[in-house]
Amino acid sequence: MARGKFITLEGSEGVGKTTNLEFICRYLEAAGIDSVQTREPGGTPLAEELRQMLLAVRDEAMSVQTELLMLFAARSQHVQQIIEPQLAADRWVICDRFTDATYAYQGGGRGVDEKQIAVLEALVHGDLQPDLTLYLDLAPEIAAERIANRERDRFEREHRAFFERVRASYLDRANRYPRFEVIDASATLEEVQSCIGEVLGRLIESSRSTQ
Ligand code: Z5A
Repeated sequence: MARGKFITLEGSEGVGKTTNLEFICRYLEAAGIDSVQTREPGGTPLAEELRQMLLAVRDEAMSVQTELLMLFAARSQHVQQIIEPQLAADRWVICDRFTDATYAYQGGGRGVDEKQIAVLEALVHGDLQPDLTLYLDLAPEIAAERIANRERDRFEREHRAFFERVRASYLDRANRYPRFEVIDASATLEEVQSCIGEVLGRLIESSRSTQ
C-alpha cells in the first residue's frame, strides 16, 4: 500500500512556518499530490483544547513536567486521529511543529533531559518520524521583530536566552539527523520559498522513483 510522506516545519516563533505551510500545500497541489495541513500542539478538537491551555497566560505557574505531558497528550491524539490515518490513506501530511519542537523547547529551552523526552516519544509515536523536516533558521531578535505587534502567549513571553537555547538545540538536531533541511529564514520570502520548492522537488522525485 502506498503511504504519504510526513513533512514537518520547525523553527522559533515568527520564523515564517505558518506562511510557508500554505506555500507547501499549494506546491504539492500543483504537483498533483493530495496533502493535509495540520499543527502542533493541536490538529484535533481535543488537542486544540490542550493547545489553548498550554498557551494561556495565567497566574498559576505550569510545571515543566505538566507542560511536557500535555504536549505529548495532544500529540498522541493528533497522531492517532489525523497523522497516521492520513499517511495510511496515501496523503502527505504537512505539520507545523512536531517532536523536534519538544526537544528544542522543553529540552533545550527548559532543560528537560533528552532521555525523558525520548521515552515519551517512543510511547506516543513509536517508529513514526518525519520524512523531511524543514527547519527555518532565524536569529531570535529578527523573529521577535517580525511578531512585535502581536499579543504574546506564554511561550512568546520567554526571554532572549531561552530562544537562543531553542535555536542551538534545533541546529544540533539538524546536524544529527539527515531528514533536516536548514533554510535561512532571514532571506526574502521569495528566496525562502524557492529554497523550499527545490527541497520538495527532490522529495517528490524520489518518492515517484520508488513507487
Ligand atoms: N511548543 C513547545 O514548546 N513544544 C512543542 O513540542 C510544540 C510547541 C509542538 C506554539 O507554537 C508554541 O508551542 C510555540 C512553541 C511551543 N511557541 N513559541 N514560541 P506555534 O507554532 O503555534 O507558535 P509560533 O512559533 O509562535 O508561530 P508563529 O508566531 O505563528 O510564527 P510562524 O508561523 O513561524 O511565523 P509566521 O506567522 O508565518 O510569520 C511571522 C511574520 O513574519 C508574518 O508577518 C510574515 O508575513 C512574516 N514573514 C514570514 N517570512 C518572512 C520573510 N522571509 N521575510 C520577512 N517577513 C517574513
